[in-house]
Amino acid sequence: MYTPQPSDRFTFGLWTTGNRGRDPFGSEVRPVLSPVDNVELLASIGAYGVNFHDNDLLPIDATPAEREQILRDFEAALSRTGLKVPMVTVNLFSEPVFRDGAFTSHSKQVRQYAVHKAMASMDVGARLGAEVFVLWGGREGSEVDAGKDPRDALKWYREGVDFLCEYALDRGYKMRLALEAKPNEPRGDIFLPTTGAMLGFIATLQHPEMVGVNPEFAHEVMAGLNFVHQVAQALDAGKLFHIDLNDQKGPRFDQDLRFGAENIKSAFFLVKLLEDAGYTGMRHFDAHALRTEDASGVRAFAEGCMRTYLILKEKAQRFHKDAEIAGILSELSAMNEQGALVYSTAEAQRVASLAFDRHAHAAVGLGYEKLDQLVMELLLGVR
Ligand code: GCO
Ligand code: MN
Ligand code: MN
Repeated sequence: MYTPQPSDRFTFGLWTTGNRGRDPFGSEVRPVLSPVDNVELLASIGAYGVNFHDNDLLPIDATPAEREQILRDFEAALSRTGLKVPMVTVNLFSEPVFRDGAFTSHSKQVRQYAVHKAMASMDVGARLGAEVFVLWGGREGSEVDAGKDPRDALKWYREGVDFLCEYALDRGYKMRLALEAKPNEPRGDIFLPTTGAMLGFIATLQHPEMVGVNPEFAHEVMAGLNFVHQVAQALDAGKLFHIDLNDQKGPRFDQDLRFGAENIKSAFFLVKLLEDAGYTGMRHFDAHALRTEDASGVRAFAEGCMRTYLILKEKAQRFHKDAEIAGILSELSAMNEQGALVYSTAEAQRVASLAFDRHAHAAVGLGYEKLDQLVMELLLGVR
């Protein structure tokens, strides 16, 4: 029942199961996992697809002939296993040339190179059937506000994204862009630090209809926000094109923990939200095994992400079937019996002359303590 199937739409990045455990204080602890072996691993545990940054697959200095060979080997592994490539992304953060940003660099030449690199990555994605292109602006930020007017940064950022939308249209790619927010790390402050900020920015683009968001659990927790609410806003705006699932202990460095490892209740309400909303996109895990782990720990990590999602999905079904929970929820929805507030002059006159007993209405409790305890007991397995 908790065994993942391709129809569950679980995906991983090459950089997630291929993560070698390097951190700012220590070197790699696990051997290289080749893209082809990574594909075999993901297929063997029931994933639907694999995503990658351009340079996770194609080394930056590969010759055209080498690129072609790597791509053919990768395509062969995909057709052998049936794994899909639903999303590709681009690394605009590792190379020293991007040390003060890619799309937001002062230098037009650097900005152009960033666009060039993204276009090449979109070409690869289109060849492999990817329908989403994620942009995470890891270096698009600052430590020193004297160095750059943030309005210039936003203007350049917009130019880059607009350029890529036009490119996709020009080439006839069926590809939508998904912008990923993060508040900090590796920069002191990253521009457009939250999903809400990204949604505001998207409205200023030339092709807002082609651009959505890729919210990440850990990133919003780092910003001290409620991830479920951020995702709900993205869904409400019709902009949830992709999602990065993982976990995080509070507002610290990005920990990329196994999905559900830390904040079970938020993970539950997130899964419930996605399932209730009928979200049809990928359930992508942007996380990695702890540095303590070897290859079997990597497998346990990846299986754990999917298994926890499926367990929480089943808990969400139980939530809907639970008579006591339903009783409290129906009392809450009864409060909404008069329906939507819709303006008309007559309605405004009626509202203006309302006689409302605010004390009587304020005296009634909501029952949230009981409701929350029932959810807790459901999650703890005693209901
Ligand atoms: C991070 C980010 C990245 C992006 C990835 C996709 O904190 O490093 O989450 O993992 O998701 O670069 O573009
Ligand atoms: Mn992250
Ligand atoms: Mn991410």
